[in-house]
Amino acid sequence: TGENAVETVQSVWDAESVGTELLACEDEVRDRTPFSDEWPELATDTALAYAIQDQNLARRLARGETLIGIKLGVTSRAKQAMVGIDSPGVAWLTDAMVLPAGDPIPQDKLIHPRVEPEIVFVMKDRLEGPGVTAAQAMAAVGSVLGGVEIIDSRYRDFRFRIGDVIADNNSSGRFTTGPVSVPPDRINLAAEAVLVEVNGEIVDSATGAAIQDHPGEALALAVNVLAERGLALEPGWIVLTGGITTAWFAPPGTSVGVHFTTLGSIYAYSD
Ligand code: 0L1
Ligand code: MG
Repeated sequence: TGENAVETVQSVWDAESVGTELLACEDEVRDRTPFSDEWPELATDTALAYAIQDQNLARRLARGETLIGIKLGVTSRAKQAMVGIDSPGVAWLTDAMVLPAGDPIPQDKLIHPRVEPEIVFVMKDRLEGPGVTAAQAMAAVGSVLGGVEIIDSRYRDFRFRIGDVIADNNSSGRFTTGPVSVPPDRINLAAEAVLVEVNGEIVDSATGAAIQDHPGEALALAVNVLAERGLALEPGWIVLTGGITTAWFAPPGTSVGVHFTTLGSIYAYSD
């Protein structure tokens, strides 16, 4: 009947098929339009989006990847303005996302990589929400490093709504951590400054205060969001606290330097 025909059109996508398509886009290095164009429910239903993200984590683990931490997304105003979304989210990091320092950005495996500076935590203790404060969160951190995240959206032109991007593991691609590791009580993270250099030109700068006034606030936010799904941060896990500045395109031939005042310099480049 006509009614059934409408029903068929509306149910083209479900959590399972969206997850499958996102991993296929990643593996085949191709982009697509956001699912929320065809499945409006996904635009704002973050519980549904996290279910898709978790299902794809299970698929990554089943194919041999190891869970090594989490990343926050959209924690700075610069990133919020870039993507038109104002609530931060969390996503998973696996060992397959590590780009060893000095290795080139793997352009053949990424769709349209962009780079952004990050403040990175390595957890010392297990940390579980809800109700965790920034001070409690920082007490569970073992060390702080600088980092560069190479994000890559599976959505054409990085156009997505909040549910699309959470389902897509918050545009995860690769990340590199820096050469300096300091205990959290030996660094003023709100004042820690970073310069972003693209092809020899300084294009951006910010301080750690751009991350929710202090990256510890972002860490607290992450564990409190994870607690809604009964999840916690484990000792040894890495936490990327979110792009401090906007993300800069890094097509073939780009050299990027991210220079922190205390946490050292990190380079990302490709031929
Ligand atoms: O594509 C994006 O920019 C969304 C992920 C945000 C990552 C971040 O803010 O660190
Ligand atoms: Mg990031």
